[in-house]
Amino acid sequence: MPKRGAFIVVEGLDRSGKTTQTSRLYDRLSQSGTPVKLYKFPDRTTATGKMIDSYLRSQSELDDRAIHLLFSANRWEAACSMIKELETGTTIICDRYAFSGIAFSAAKALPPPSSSSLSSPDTNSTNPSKSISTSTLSYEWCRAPDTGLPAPDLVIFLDVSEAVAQARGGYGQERYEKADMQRRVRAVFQRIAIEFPPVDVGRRAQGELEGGLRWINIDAGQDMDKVGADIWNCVEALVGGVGTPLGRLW
Ligand code: T5A
Ligand code: NA
Repeated sequence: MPKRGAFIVVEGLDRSGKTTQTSRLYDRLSQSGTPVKLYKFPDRTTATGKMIDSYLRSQSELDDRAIHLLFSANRWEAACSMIKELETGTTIICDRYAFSGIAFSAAKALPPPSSSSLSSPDTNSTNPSKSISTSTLSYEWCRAPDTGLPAPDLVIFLDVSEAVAQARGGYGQERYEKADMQRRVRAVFQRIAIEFPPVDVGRRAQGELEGGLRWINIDAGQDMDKVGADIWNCVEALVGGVGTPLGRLW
């Protein structure tokens, strides 16, 4: 049976270098002759993507649950093509995926991180319904809509400190690009990571990576080339394709 393409997701906090590294990885795989496609979520070009874009730029307000479901729908719109591409041998690299979906929505309902003197989650809200609506954004609720999406073989989490993100020009102007929100998001990503078996950067045997979703943290505070080398170290074993069937979340 011919091998299917590998499915590699790059996740991380804002300014961790996801877009930089996914495009470098795409170039490297293309140059090596691997059929490869790059996805980025949210895909702001589709109908759902336009609503998401408007929300992120604070040009519209939506209930927390409505925006959560739109982010998930934005992935479901692409799922059928992704599955076809993977099954016909194309490797997919994805800049954010369902893990961001959980992390950013569940973060809204978290209490303020104890290590700082942050304001309460609802203080800065411009959504009048938010103070009563966040209580249902549980981790489990946030996870549910993505159930059944194609599961990546590998999630590469680019880990970057607040100080490093700040040194990269700070967070931008979009809705979630604020230090207190980013701290909450980090906490949810840590919660997600413990669900999956970790991989050591140095362990590249293919059998090691096949047979279920693996999670790897990479120090994204290093220079771009070093981060790229660490990523390649993990991905290289998957370059020839994957022999096990494509999994589904979760
Ligand atoms: N979201 C997303 C949800 O709430 N739910 C969901 O389901 C999903 C999918 C938009 C928002 O949507 C939320 C999360 C987000 O808040 P986005 O469009 O992916 O998500 O956000 P972007 O603004 O495009 O991306 P980020 O701000 O997160 O940046 P990246 O892609 O992590 O970083 P990148 O590569 O653009 O680099 C940032 C800067 O740092 C430099 C780069 O040159 C650039 O200037 N840089 C480095 N500098 C030094 N050393 C390095 N190693 C560097 N790597 C990059
Ligand atoms: Na961003």
